[in-house]
Amino acid sequence: MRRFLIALVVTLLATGCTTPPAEHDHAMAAEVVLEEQWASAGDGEMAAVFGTLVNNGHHDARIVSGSSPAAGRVEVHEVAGEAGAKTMRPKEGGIVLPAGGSHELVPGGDHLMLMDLTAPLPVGSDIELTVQFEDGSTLPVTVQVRDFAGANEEYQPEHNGHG
Ligand SMILES: [Cu+2]
Repeated sequence: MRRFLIALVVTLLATGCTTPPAEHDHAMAAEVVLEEQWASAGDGEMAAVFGTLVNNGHHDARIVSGSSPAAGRVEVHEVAGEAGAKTMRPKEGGIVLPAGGSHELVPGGDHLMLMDLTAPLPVGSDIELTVQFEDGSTLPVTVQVRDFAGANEEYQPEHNGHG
């Protein structure tokens, strides 16, 4: 009888251990989703990625970079300047998603930029994008390319004040 009880307890413990301790997973990417994402068809050299970033976690998350087989590199961009003379440039410090908050990636605002496209992006095609967080964790997303004329911001690679 005692041997049976021990076996039963061991079985219950083993079953209980199959539930992962979610509260111990603090990887930034694990708590963030990109919703309604899409990419501009662009001019064949660059394409912007838009959507809504949602942080469902209890910690701030910071997006610092990204990568994609469709691009030579991926940058986090912001748009600055007056209407008619807008400039997009790398966003210093990346994008911070407050705990429980969200951040819109929109034309004329923050976005992820696919740089040095390996090939033109046909409208309707899907591209794979990996979003890179400050802690090294990554969020893979699939982004559909849509026809979009663009806000025509000039690209300013460096922070050299306001031109
Ligand atoms: Cu850009």
